[in-house]
Amino acid sequence: MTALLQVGALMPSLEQRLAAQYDLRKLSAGPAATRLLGDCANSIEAIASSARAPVTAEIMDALPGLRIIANFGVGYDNIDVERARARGVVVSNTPDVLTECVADLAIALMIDVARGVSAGDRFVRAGRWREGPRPFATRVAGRRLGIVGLGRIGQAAARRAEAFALDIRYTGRAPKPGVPYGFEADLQALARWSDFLLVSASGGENTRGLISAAVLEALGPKGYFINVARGSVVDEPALVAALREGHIAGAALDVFVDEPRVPEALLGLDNVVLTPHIASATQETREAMAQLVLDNLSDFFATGRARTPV
Ligand code: 8YV
Repeated sequence: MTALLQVGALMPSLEQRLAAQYDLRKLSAGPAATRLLGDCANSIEAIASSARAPVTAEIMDALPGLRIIANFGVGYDNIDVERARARGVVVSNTPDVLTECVADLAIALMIDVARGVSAGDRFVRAGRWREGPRPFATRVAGRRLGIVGLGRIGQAAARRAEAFALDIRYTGRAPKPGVPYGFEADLQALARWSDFLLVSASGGENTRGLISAAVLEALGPKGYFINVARGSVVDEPALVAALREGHIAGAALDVFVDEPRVPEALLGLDNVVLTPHIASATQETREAMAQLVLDNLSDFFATGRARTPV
């Protein structure tokens, strides 16, 4: 049986299926735990990981026989991919199967923060409706949506936004051939143009702090910020300050820098929608992601090629 190391928590049904097919070992207490693996470290050929658990160079280097890292998630900023490449270790992720669900949540968050769905729910539950109506919200239909990172998820969000007659522009490393939306090379210019600025770019060093104080300033006091990517893409203290000081109108956030910790200052703000990193968390999508992790591993061990390598 091939030895596989699980790094961090995985959904229980995936863990069970991995345990049935592999000699499953677990590493749940950080890199120092690799030492506890002792002799069995030499036999491990695969890692299964998820966005929540770092797969560092230190972990990889403790596993001389490592051949593949199968990540549960489309994002793989938790993995030191450069080190994996240098070692000849294949890395796979779970693209496509989660695209539609993540895009659904992006649109849900945009409408929620603009129309005050969650805030209205709090208002009703608190018995405040009897004291009078809530202030008017902000119209969504026909407004301007700027998308930062028009990959699969960004494009799926854009397709949905077209149904709301939103005017769509985007930024990224380069214009995408064949898409019907305008490209704006300059992020600040895109933010200035946008009523809603949605981030669907990958995490990692290339995008760290991309949404800076200056970008939020450009989005302006009538602009809303939506993030379904990674907390690291935004300068979080700058975002908190922009919200507190009214430099932007509101934010809807599914991701944070230090999950599951959310900046205390956000909890009391009524113009902020907060969800616990649930964009891909539907039964259907999580099962499809788990299956793709298993398929990547079995394809790799049968043919030498993962199904969806990064
Ligand atoms: C996580 C995600 O993988 O796919 C991604 O990149 O962020 C999510 O789907 C999921 O929360 C597991 O940690």
